Amino acid sequence: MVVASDPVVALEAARTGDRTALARLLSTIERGGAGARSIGELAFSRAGKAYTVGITGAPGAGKSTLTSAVVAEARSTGERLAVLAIDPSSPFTGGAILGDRVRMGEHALDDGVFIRSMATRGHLGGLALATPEAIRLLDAVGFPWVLVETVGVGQVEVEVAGAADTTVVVVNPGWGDAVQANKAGLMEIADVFVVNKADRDGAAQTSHDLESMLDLTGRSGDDGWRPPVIATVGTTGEGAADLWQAIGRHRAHLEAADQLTVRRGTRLREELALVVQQRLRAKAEALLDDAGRSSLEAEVLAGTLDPWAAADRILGPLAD
Ligand SMILES: Nc1nc2c(ncn2[C@@H]2O[C@H](COP(=O)(O)OP(=O)(O)O)[C@@H](O)[C@H]2O)c(=O)[nH]1
Ligand SMILES: [Mg+2]
Repeated sequence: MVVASDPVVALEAARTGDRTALARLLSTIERGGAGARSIGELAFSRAGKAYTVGITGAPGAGKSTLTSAVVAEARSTGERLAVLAIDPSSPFTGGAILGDRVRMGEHALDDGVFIRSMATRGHLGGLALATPEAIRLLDAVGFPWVLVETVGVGQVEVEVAGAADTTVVVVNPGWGDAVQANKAGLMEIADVFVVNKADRDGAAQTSHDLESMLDLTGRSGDDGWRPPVIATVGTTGEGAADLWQAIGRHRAHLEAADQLTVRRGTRLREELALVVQQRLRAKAEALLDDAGRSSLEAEVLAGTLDPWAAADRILGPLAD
């Protein structure tokens, strides 16, 4: 084990299999700030080979259980994978982290699998910016597959889930679930649908509902890809092989149609825009703090300066 604060040394250690070094690097990315920056820069220059799979859906849909089953399936064909479980819950409770550790525990001793829960404490831009950086790190240290589990509720989470090469949307039997998924915007981002908990009543009906919704929502396959609907039982691993194959088919489709490069380009453009927006927002907050101290704010409150004129003075050269 290498104890190194030098990111180059730590990255090299992680690349040669030092898991403690990798875990530390991820923690630094999670915290954000200058430490995250230097790792992010290094990782960016070394990344670009990994294929990313997003697995999303409502809490309790069985994402972690299913991810574990998919990992087992992929391992049986010799693939090496990293799993990033994004934890939107409070960074202080760690409840979801424990849950995922328990569910993915069967892979704990497997050198070909690295599993990590990630909260996004202090990182500027939170989840949306910390996740691609963490993915690039796992890519840079040599994992050819990165699976990302996210909760598919809330706009940011759905965006993060959709920022994968292949996005798998997990629902459960019951009409409500398919409708919920549609409302949450998951219909548009799904490349593969999974009806997990297919051991329960109504799985066939839910698959049928999803197919009907695909017919109605412009995802009917005109672009050469119609999201398949796959039934799984996460707890037994039933259907996990089908799912892994569907992911492979989608990958082959993207690569054959040269859409993978396009997709990744779109994602990088979005990330760049978000970084600029987040940094401007942080800058704006700092300027507003200064304005408060410099009594510009007080002038507005006293009615002697209108908000737009005050904003001009606060923004200075940024105002134009
Ligand atoms: N009956 C049944 N239960 C499942 C299945 N998959 C997962 N579960 C259970 O559903 C619960 C939530 O699973 P989990 O993987 O933590 O869901 P997540 O929040 O989406 O990650 C757990 O108690 C699992 O054992 C399944 O296919 N059938
Ligand atoms: Mg989970």
